Amino acid sequence: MNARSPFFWGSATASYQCEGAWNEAGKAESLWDRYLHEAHLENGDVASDHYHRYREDIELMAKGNQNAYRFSLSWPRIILNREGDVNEAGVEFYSRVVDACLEFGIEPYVTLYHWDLPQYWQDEGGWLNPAVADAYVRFARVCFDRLGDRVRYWATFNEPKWFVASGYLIGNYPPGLNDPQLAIRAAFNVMYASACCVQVFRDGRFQGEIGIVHSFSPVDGIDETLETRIAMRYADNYCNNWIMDTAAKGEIPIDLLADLNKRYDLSFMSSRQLDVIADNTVDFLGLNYYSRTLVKPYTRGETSIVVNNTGASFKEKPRVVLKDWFEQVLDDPGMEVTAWGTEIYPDGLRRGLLDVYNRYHLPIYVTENGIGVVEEINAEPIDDEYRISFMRSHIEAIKAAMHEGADVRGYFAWSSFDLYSWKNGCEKRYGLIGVDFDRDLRRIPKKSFGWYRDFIARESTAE
Ligand code: BGP
Repeated sequence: MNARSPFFWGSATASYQCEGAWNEAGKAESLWDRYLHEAHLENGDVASDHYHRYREDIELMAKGNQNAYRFSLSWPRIILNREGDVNEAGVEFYSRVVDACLEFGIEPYVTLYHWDLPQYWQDEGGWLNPAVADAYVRFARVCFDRLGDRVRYWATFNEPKWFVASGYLIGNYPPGLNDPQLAIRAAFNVMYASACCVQVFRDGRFQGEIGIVHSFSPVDGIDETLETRIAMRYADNYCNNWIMDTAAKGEIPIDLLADLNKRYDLSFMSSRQLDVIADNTVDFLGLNYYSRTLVKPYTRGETSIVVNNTGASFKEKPRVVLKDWFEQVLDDPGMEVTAWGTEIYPDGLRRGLLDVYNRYHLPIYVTENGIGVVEEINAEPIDDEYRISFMRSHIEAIKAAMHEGADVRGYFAWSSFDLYSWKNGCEKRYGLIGVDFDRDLRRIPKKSFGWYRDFIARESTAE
């Protein structure tokens, strides 16, 4: 067992969103490379150029008193083809990143999959194909073998809910499908792959802990009626429980299975796979928190999910309707929202952390939390008081939850520095450090970076 680590005060990124170098040093194409190139949309070809500037970036984190860095590994940078040949240059890159973290006193906190599936596996059906789950596990094994002597925290997947719903149900992310039957199949293959990955980690007796990162959105109802409570349960199953129950308890919620079984074919789930899921639960839960989900009972209409990908210029009215299940309330008059319509609601994090802890009794890390804003990169430091206020209120919510008994062990601001935001491009900035995308990719600290640095220093002396 590891000695208990200190509380992690860190920040997070993801490979596709920050590395750039999309075709350098043997890296294979990812499905995001293909999708954004074909659609002629802004892409992550260069992004923040972290591939070449990782050392400067990690040094800045250390200067900011951060003691952990959450980043992901690009599968197509590490594995060249369907045969599983390893790209040594890719492994060496991540090995250097891990070494730089350790040199600067930063715990590497590694996500194995943050959405950049190799295109050569998308060509074979992506997450609809069970062979992709097997290939993912072989990729994970390479990562454990090559980096496991120095990495102690692993997450199997980043946000299965988000990438499966977006890619297979809503269709606004690659592979651009909107078919509930296919979404269920992809969801199951991902959760099965996650359990297999945990099994390989345990069988290999690798050091450290393995968890999963979930896009956590605690569910509230507009009132206390029975109808609303039923809608809340549907929404909780849709938003949260199929990931957290499955990963942490080894059980897909039985009422969800019963509901789905009425309309869809679930015969592809084998009892052998369900046993693997039951036997290989995670050590911790990583929760990415941006907002809650406020719901009311379903009234009418087909399943329809329209989300804002362009900020203030978004013309369509966002809506989330899951036929027969629930409707999401996105425009309650009391809501304080960002330009992308995301509600700012720190108390959801306090209550949500307590609820998750009481349900699963596992350690929790807040693996992402932040606010996306259009910002001018014109002064040093960049004035982002709203980000300070956002972080302060959410950290207070975490502390309140811990005070009330939740076992929270870390906080990672999203994001370490400005990077590419899926479909929104680089205009939607989340970073503690600004990146001058229009000129030389220079790093320019924001006020929030200094605030976080001083906050961490005060916390460390208080410990
Ligand atoms: C999470 C993802 C991150 C990040 C963040 C902000 O769902 O894990 O990768 O992008 O959301 O989302 P967006 O960039 O779409 O605003």
